[in-house]
Amino acid sequence: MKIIRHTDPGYPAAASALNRRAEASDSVREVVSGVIKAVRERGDAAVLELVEKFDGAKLTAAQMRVSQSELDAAWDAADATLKAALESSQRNVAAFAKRSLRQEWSFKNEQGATVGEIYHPFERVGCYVPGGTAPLVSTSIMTVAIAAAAGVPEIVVCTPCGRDGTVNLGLLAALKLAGATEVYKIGGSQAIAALAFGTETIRPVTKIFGPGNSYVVEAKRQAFGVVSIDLLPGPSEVLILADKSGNPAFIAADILAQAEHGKDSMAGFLTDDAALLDAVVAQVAEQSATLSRQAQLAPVLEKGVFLMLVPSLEEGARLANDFAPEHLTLITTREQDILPLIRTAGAIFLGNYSPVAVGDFLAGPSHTLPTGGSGKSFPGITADMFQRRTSIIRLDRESCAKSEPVVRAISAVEGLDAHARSVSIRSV
Ligand code: HSO
Ligand code: ZN
Repeated sequence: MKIIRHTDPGYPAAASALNRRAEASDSVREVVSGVIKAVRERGDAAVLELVEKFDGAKLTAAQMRVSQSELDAAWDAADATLKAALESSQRNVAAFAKRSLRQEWSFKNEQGATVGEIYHPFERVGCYVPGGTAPLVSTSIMTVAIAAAAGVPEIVVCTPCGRDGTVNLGLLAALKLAGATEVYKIGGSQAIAALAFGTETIRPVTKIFGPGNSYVVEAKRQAFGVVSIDLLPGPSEVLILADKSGNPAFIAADILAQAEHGKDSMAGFLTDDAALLDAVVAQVAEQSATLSRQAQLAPVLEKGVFLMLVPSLEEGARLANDFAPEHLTLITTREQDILPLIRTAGAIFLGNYSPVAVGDFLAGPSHTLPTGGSGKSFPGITADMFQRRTSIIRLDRESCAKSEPVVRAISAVEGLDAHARSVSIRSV
């Protein structure tokens, strides 16, 4: 853990280092462009080779797809407690999603034309659900269930399989409940390439959602334009900003919950209270010893956790905006002053009793949120990202005539007389 106090000589440099931007390394870019080229040129054959190379699983094209009966069996095999938990999460997420869907609207402009917007769900979307050291069952709900709530008819999921070619049964159960219509056992940038460009087995989608490792994120970036994407969500992170009202045991528990995501995860703690900083350090040491995922925790505790004593919460809020954390936890008696200052967090958790893990698993908003500083440019997944928006314009004779002088004036400057005539011809 790095501990920095505003009285330390290294503080200004440490504070400005928090100002980050999400960028891929050259080596990741190169690997991913090779993968995309291979999948575009050789389809299924390339995907199968890459699955063998990166995930160690030898599959045939027919084995890539998880059948409907396997999905049904996974749901049936889930125990009652897991089923009830997934259903509770799914209900919260669907209810939240319904509220953020856009409704069509229209109004009359200055000339009396009726203008408005209509929305339709995308026909076919792809959702990537990462594998890695933990089967992220909740990510199925936090992507697929939102697509389903938005009315998307075809929801295609790619998720990596283990060396034995299987996918965690709890994950398949969650995908079934959430409403996945096609599931493929492929992961990594080859999955994104297959979703974007299609193969003999996988028909292409028009928009790709979901988190992933740096290769998945880069593949989404490179596929952008052919498909649209949600955002660029990578390794999980939290920044906690607290005054002396923060509970050190709770704060340490949230830091460790983040750190157990392992590789490249980050957790930061900013406070204006020196005693709280010391108490959190002690709590992290005490609690971490009792947790199971030591292999994931150790490298993050060493490199990815930082604690800073800041001169004020206002300065903490400024640093938080520079860092643009995926999750920001704010614990202060001055919430009405500090909350309005936070502008770049993916999600904000308020008070001592709002653990990030509840947002991860069931609160309602998607846990798929911008990471790596990309919160400056992107929000997290919302239901309206699954809707295509089209504008509607209707004029009658009168509003057309009233529009004519404006068209004439602008056409004259643009030198486009056919534009002008197409309106004047209707206005006599
Ligand atoms: N914290 C992750 C989500 C997650 N946590 C899934 C546990 N499972 C990204 O927000
Ligand atoms: Zn998490």
